[in-house]
Amino acid sequence: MTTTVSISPLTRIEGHLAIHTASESLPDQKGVRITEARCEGEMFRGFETILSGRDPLDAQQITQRICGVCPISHGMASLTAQEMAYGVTPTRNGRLGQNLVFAANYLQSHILHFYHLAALDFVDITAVLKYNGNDPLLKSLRAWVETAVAQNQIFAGAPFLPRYEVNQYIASDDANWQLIGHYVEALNLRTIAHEMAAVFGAKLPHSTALVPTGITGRITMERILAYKSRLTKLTDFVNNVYLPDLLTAAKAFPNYWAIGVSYPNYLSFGAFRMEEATGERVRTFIPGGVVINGRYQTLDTGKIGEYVGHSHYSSRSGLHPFEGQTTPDTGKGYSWLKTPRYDNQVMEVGPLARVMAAYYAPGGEFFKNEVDAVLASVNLTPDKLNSVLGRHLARGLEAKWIAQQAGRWLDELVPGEPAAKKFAIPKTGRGFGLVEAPRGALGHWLTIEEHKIGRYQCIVPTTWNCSPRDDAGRPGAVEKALEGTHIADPAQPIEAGRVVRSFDPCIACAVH
Ligand code: NFE
Repeated sequence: MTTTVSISPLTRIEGHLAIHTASESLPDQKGVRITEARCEGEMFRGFETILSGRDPLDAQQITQRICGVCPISHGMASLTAQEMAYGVTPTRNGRLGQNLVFAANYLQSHILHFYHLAALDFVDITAVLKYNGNDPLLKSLRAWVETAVAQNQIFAGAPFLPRYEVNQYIASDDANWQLIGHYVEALNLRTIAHEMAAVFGAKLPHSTALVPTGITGRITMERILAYKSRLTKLTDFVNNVYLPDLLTAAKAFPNYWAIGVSYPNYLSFGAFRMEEATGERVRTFIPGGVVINGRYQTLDTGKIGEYVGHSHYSSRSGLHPFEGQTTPDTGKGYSWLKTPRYDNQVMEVGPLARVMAAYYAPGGEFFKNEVDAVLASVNLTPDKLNSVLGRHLARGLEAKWIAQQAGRWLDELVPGEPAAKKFAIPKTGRGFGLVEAPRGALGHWLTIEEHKIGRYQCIVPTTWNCSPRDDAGRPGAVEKALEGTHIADPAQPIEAGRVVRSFDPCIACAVH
């Protein structure tokens, strides 16, 4: 028998996503198994349309408003597209300053995802009601939940309750208390990450300091030290709290190394510029590339196309982003996301894709050694990273690498040297900016006509991952990862939530 299991809306992600599945019943009332899944992005925004006809310099400000979680990624994609269109490159201080703002936003986003979005799929938050120790944070949290529940408020205990009441959370009170304490501590660490980004980015979430060729403001020793003191706290948290907590969750749910398996296809544009240049061949700290079935290829952006066969758009299907169109049409499709494909293949993007590309890339030995070491500690081979736990582990590992590298970029800054250059907006031009946002490969493509923006197209990480079916009927990466998932209780499909959240979707970005 076929059952429909739906999660609508799927909470603890960014934006509005509905998951609808067809599932087959399993014998002996052992629940259901998902046979087919649909990701539905439920809103239209229209940033690409808004940008047409505006001053190109507005783009890195306007596109940052696509999202409050990853604004720096959009600012960086926009300003690097402009650098290409204007024929300019950053100063050394400018590139380093941009990397430092971006690194801080990455750390904020990864800590947010693990503790505040995904962890409550694994941690028993109600264990706080049994807390009998002396930690002031946990005591005050217990008092707060108790009061809310006693007063029988609507949504008592929100944002923690209601939740799926299943017998599938971490059993140990001590482990739950520790993770709940870190949940609260992580809120402070995110504040520190935002302060750190604001040191060179002027403000967060939407930085006013990002410009083509660098950042506004001076590089001073005072700023370097202000960033460094905060980075020390974040590095300590990532290495001594976040990564050990990830492994605690992984040990408690070992079956999630085999759940949430998607296509073995990964795309990464490469993260953080290591030279003063733009384009698809720029050397990056985390090397990019394409991995299909374990085989590495260099990136060719000419192979990217956006399809709309199952999307609410009547634009032409399969267009390269330089030719892209955004023509809404509610009469067709099942999602407001378009369907990006690389060489007509479905690709996963994000931390796992970055780790896989770096693992197989020429020059990626540091990353390969790091990944092999952690996999050896849990007795697994790299193919097991294509899973719920693999995506979480990849995110944690790169948080460690980025925190470490940010310290080196700080040391390379030269106080007093320029952090940006003069440039002029040409009458006509075109350019694209490729970055790795925390959630994956992000590209902005723009043309300039009469000194104004002609076309503007964004292809965004979650658009790759949560895309609907393509014109050939192949499910998107998240849709594929859901297939085969066993749901013990169709009324409380926590297992499907864990699969989708491992991708850290942001539908606000995806529909832009
Ligand atoms: Ni709105 Fe974003 C990131 C981008 S995801 S969070 O990371 O770009 O699609």
